[in-house]
Amino acid sequence: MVEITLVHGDITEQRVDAIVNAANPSLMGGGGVDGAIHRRGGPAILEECKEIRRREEYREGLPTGQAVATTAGELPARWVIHTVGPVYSEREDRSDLLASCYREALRVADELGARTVAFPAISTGVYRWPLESAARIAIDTVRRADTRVHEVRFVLFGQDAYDTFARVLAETRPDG
Ligand code: AR6
Repeated sequence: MVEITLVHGDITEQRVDAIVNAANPSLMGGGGVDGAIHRRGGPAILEECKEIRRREEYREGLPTGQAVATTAGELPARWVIHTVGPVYSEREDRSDLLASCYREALRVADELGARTVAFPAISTGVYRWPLESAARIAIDTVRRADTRVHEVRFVLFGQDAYDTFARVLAETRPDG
């Protein structure tokens, strides 16, 4: 079973095999955690993203819910796994797409042989997903994942995000 840990901090500082980026379909960078990863990781990450975009299947961009890996450049991690979360919608339930981000990122981690993986709270910033719902989907999906990853570390940037993940984790622990 995957061990789930929580950290209050910056994902770019994590010494893990892979960190996950909450990217957008262009893979060309952006704000939030995406901006921080490209800034701190240096240009090698963007170069590999451009190569990925040249592949036929990603000509139109990385579809929401899917994941791809690049080098982590100058970051302490070995790889960055880029995934695209759904933009939150009140009219449409996009939970399956958010769950897919976690599942697909772990599938790519298994392909790489990564054993420790750090995730941000995907979609909870620019994409406006409510924290509590995002935490439930993230934790539930990781718990159910069939993966060889040993540790999934959620790296929460704000106090609010950390407190919410901690509460949901405690409430939903399988052993009570
Ligand atoms: N480490 C960990 N978490 C962080 C960091 C960091 N350094 N910086 C921000 N967060 P967001 P999204 C948190 O907006 O909602 C980008 O422009 C942040 O507080 O980064 O999936 C992309 O290019 C929030 O809780 O990602 C896309 O266009 C969480 O990370 C779009 O934003 C996710 O916030 C994706 O939006």
